[in-house]
Amino acid sequence: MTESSIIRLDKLLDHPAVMGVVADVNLELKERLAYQPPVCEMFNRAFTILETDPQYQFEIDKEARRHLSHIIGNTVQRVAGCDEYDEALKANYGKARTIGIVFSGGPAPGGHNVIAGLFDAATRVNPRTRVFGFLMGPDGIINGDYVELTRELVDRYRNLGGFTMIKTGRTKIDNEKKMALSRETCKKLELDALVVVGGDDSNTNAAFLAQEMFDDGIQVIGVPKTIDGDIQVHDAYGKVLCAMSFGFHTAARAFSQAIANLCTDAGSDVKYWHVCKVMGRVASHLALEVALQTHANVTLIGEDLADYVDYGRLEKAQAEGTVDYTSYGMTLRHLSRVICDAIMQRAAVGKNYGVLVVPEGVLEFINEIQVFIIKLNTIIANYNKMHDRDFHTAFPTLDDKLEYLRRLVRGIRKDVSYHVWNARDDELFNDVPAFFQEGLLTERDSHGNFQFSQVKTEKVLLDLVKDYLGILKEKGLYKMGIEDTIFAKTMQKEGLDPELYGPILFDNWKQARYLMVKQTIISKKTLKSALVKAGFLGDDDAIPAPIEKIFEMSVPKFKTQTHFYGYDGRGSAPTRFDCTYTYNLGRTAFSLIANGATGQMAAILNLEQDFAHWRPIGIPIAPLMHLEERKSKLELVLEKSVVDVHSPAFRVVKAFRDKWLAAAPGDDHYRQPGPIRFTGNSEEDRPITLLLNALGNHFYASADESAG
Ligand code: FBP
Repeated sequence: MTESSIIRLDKLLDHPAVMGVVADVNLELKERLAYQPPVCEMFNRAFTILETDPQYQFEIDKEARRHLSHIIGNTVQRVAGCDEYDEALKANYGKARTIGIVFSGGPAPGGHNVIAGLFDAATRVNPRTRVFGFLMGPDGIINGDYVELTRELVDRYRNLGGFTMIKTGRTKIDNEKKMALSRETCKKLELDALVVVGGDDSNTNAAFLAQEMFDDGIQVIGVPKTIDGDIQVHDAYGKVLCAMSFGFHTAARAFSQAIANLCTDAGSDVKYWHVCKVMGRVASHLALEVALQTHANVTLIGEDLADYVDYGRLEKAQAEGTVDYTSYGMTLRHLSRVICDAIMQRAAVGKNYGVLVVPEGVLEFINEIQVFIIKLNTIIANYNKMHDRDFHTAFPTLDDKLEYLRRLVRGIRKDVSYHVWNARDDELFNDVPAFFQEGLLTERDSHGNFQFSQVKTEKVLLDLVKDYLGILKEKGLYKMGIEDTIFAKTMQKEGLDPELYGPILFDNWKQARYLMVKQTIISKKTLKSALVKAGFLGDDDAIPAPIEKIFEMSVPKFKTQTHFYGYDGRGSAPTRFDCTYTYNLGRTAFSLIANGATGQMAAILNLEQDFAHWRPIGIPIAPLMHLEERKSKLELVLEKSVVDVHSPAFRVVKAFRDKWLAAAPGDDHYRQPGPIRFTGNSEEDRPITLLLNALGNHFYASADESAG
């Protein structure tokens, strides 16, 4: 290209094609911003009212009764529509309000639509109502940092992912000072109501704020969010109140699309095992949904592993008249064996590739790791309580931390009792690889939670898997199966008779399509001695080339690629399901506020059904709270909901495990859920786990009905 033929930069930048691609706005964005999610029928009426639904019962913790006296008597409330309201109520319902909203915890797709739903409902009822967004999560309430949400601002974020409009943070309002500062901010702003959009810990915060500000007349409403899907609320009899938190569907769909693409890649170049860690701090709901969406070859479910019983070990101990308690629950070593077994089974049918899905929180369900986490949590929390500097500032490097632990054992430091960290713990901990020791000692988040996303779970498992596969290889058990036709062709090409050599080389000659080289043949040396012993080769003869080739084909090369799916899916643009769900949650939050509720969580019943059947409700938060150990003291919190191994969704995945492992000749059974599509038809319109678990509800319901 000559200099004179190069287009001038100013002309290039002015070209419509260039201007189109460098603009921050594209068609997808325009469509998203313009989309108006449908609203539940009652939100189109002139007013909404709340009707108590007496069918839901709770077992109330006595500590919750003591600490949350103003809101403990709350009940489940259904939002209904009405066109006539008496004058006094009408005036109250329609008054100009000041409402604050805050995001708390990790982002979840759909959060902006909670704001949009709240804003639209509030300003529809009274255009003079003002909505303020607290910045950077609960810190914004504590420090009085907020921004007024105008229509122009809200419109810029409709149907978009993330929490970018007002950001988020993980600070917990967990002491008197923070509580007093928060209350001061709300009073100064003359808030009528505060909406807290967050997970289990944040809704716990919402309940305490509701209690604290009850006498100030400031209502507090929670909105359950988390991609982890671990806020699933039931009453004491198992009746579903909140089947799924928002953001779960989008994150699961984003992870599934990427993982399904890896399945396609794995099945194409047939040389890698893709190890995919997927988010979910503790519960494996996301991994379960990914399994259903993609049919990846192996998906670990933490809750299932915790349920594991080693019956062989148990029986052996019983025969010796003892009980082996280590038979209950999965150990790290055993888990690596389970993974190796799957890899070996696929290798035996010539598949030296696959996709393994590992939930981020899987280690939480492994006995020995759980013990380390609990012990180290206690040590760190104790240290922080007793000293001015926190544990991580006092001991910045891994060596410093290990030295501190050693000093505890030697009794030089007496910050915790010998029972918490003794010589045996120290010895076992020293066997853990350094990077994992570091992971286990990472800083806890502000709620005292162990930060699994900071730990290279997949590396811990893969190191063990690689070690064990090496042992299995040496024992002659881990081999690639050779298809009989390939064996025959390779031999015949060089004029060798496969029928003659087959019985010498393979353990399962004529018994299966995929032939397994004899267990005793683990090297060229052992291969040669087998041929010499059979009289096909003299001591000084070389191994015939085709036989050497077959042997080489039988030696597996375990190559892996690791991936982490978390922050990417969490920042994804919401699915239509999450857009509609969250917009209606925002509308629900406003109905709760306008009808005077406080200490309630906005939710929607029948999410698994057609939109026409969705029913907005308010769930009382206080009756759901129970005592749990946090930062080594008992605290009232909302319970996290982990995968129920008796749920239909889990049982379906379990029933299809062998099929999706596809350790048989023939194709894999991968499923392509496709990308998140905002326009056009998409069958992937709601979480599969939601649909399957609802089948269980219907069965229970019909069983109840027939019993009744
Ligand atoms: P929330 O429970 O606050 O919604 O956050 C969930 C989550 O995305 C987990 O899946 C993950 O373990 C964690 O947040 C990561 O936290 P961080 O954003 O602080 O790294």
